[in-house]
Amino acid sequence: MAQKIVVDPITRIEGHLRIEAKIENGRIVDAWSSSTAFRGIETILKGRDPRDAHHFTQRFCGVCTTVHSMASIRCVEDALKIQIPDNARLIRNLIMAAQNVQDHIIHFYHLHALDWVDIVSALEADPAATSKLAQSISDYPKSSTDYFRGIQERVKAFAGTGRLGPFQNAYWGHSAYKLPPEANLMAVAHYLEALDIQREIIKIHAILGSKNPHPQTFLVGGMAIPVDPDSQNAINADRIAQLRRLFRLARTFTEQVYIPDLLAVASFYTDWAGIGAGVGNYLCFGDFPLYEGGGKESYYFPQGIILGRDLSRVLPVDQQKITEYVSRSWYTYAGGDARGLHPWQGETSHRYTGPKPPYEWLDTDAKYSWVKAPRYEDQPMEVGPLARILVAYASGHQEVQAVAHFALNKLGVGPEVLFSTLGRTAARGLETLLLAQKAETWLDQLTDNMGRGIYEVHNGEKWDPASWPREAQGFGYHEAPRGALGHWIRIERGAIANFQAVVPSTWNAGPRCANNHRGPYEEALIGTPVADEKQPLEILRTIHSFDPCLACAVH
Ligand code: NFC
Repeated sequence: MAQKIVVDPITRIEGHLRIEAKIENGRIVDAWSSSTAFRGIETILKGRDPRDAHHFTQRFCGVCTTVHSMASIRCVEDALKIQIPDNARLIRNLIMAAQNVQDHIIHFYHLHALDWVDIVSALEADPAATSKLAQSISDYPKSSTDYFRGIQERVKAFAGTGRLGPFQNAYWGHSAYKLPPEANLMAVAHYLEALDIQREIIKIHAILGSKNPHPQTFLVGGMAIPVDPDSQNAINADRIAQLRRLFRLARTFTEQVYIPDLLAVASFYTDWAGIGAGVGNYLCFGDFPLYEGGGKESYYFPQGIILGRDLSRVLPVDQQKITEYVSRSWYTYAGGDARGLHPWQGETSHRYTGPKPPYEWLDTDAKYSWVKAPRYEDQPMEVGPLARILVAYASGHQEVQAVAHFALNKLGVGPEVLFSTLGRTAARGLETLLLAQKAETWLDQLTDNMGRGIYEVHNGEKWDPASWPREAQGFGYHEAPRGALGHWIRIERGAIANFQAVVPSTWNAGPRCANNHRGPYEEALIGTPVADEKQPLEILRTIHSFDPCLACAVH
């Protein structure tokens, strides 16, 4: 008999995500994804100076703040046809790489690991056997019996206080947890270690962006951070050495801890390579330009679309084909809800007067979310690390293919397993490795420019609004940690006439559209087994594999 269950809230970070699922014979047969908090930040951008847009859009989120600066600045630069200097390209790449690497480490250890790792079981582990296990998979120096015994004692003392904080109300002891106690203890140790490491890595933003969250050095036309040795607070040799140390730390941790842990944990959960496939369409705007003035052909992560899980074809992206539907979202378009709107014509309205929260159950036959439903040529698209790895892999990207083959060979599986919950989690780790390695080359290039006396960080040519056309529109992109991010601006007489964002978690968490196609979260849950409806751990696994951020999704 069919039964409906609800998981609310489901996120471990900000935003309000609610999942309702219909279960029949122990499997999910239908699902609905909803965000229950309105934001409306796009509406407060209207009438403002386009050069200020990024200060507001950063506040879409408290986690991926800087990514919205990037997309906002790029859409203004696109509208006004501004080229940025090479140093600005490199500093932006470095800031964005640090964001992705830190965010992914936090996701793996702090937002997702506990879906696979049973902390309670770690208390029973033998520290000596844990040490042996850790040394068999990595050269990471912190691996002695004493180290793991110390961690176990810390966790025992913490559990003894009875105040479990983030570990409260979890499904410890659930039959779907498969790791032996020693693997659980190793993962718990690295959970704690990663808390320190992520704090270190993000100091890169303090150096290049003045602060985090909400770095402050982005500027239309480049960056507001001097590299000229005559400037006060310039990036100098000391700062470069500090950046080098922090990027090296990120790389070492990823190579010696994150990737070995990912592969070790994945080897116990290969059944999850057959669960959570989702819509099977993947979209990437691409990012990280590798040379000055380069367009999409210069991106380290290439642009492209994969449809229907067909890795033999990578299709081009045309942002004009993107629309957002509100037929099942708590908004109403002036022209009616049957059509999706391209973001240049997009609306974030308060016109809808029908039922909204609070409710006992969502009205899933009507409108049921504050997230809009983005579509590409009317198709739902998954965005994120898996989309990036698949598009790059299918485009023949050699470094991506090398890391993907390394991981797949270790697990003894083929690339088809990537279309899954496990594939999503693995792809995130692989791109962390690639970015942590690549960032050092961008730092080398920046140092090289400085050594040759190239200090320009900002193109001031179009700074004066008097030099702007009367009307202009632009599109700004970025590959944020959770996927393809787009901002669209229309400028009229020097002010913002309309501003719309289609955010990674909007693509992934969105509800159905007018054509009744499910969104990616919803589709990924279909077929998922649920062993115990009162403890739906399996729903957490698939939804968390997307790394949801609903503050962003609604914005
Ligand atoms: Ni918030 Fe963001 C969401 C990211 O999807 N990455 O572009 C925004 O958040 O974490």
